[in-house]
Amino acid sequence: MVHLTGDEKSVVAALWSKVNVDEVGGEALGRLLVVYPWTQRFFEFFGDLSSPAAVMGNPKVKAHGKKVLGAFSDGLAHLDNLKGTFAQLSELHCDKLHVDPENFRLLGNVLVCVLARNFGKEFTPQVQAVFQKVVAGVATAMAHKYH
Ligand code: HNI
Repeated sequence: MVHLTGDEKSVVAALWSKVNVDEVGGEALGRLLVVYPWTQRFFEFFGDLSSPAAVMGNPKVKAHGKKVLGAFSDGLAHLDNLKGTFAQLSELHCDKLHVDPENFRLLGNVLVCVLARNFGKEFTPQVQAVFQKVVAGVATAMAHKYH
């Protein structure tokens, strides 16, 4: 559960309204696969992941990143109920996809890096602090149904 003050929620909403969810999703998933190459194991059917350039240019990575960040983005509208919002996806990743929940934390931190890169100075320590809480909350919610 993330506890954000009203001000913190405004910080999230203000930055997120400027995020290009489709592009940032592909960049975050691509970087996850490059930085933590063992995560490629889940995406072998995506085709060419043989180099950083191949990963970042892979249309399936982009499309899937867009899907993942779309779901993440929906979660931001329900910051007070992340566990409920991600319950089905948590079950899917546990029961069907067998994704180690540690990977949700890695993806969250990669997303923070991507935001920092895209927003530069605007991504102040205060903004980072709020986003670290959010990605931690989403990762916890995504891990919630694991058993
Ligand atoms: Ni994830 C499918 C959301 C993290 C591996 N994932 C999805 C789908 C959504 C989604 C939405 C599509 C579901 C459907 O088709 O019904 N994934 C999310 C979210 C996070 C996340 C919100 C974290 C915040 N997924 C991860 C991570 C991995 C991952 C970290 C692996 C490292 N996801 C998968 C795989 C699939 C998947 C694998 C199935 C892909 C496919 O096309 O079959």
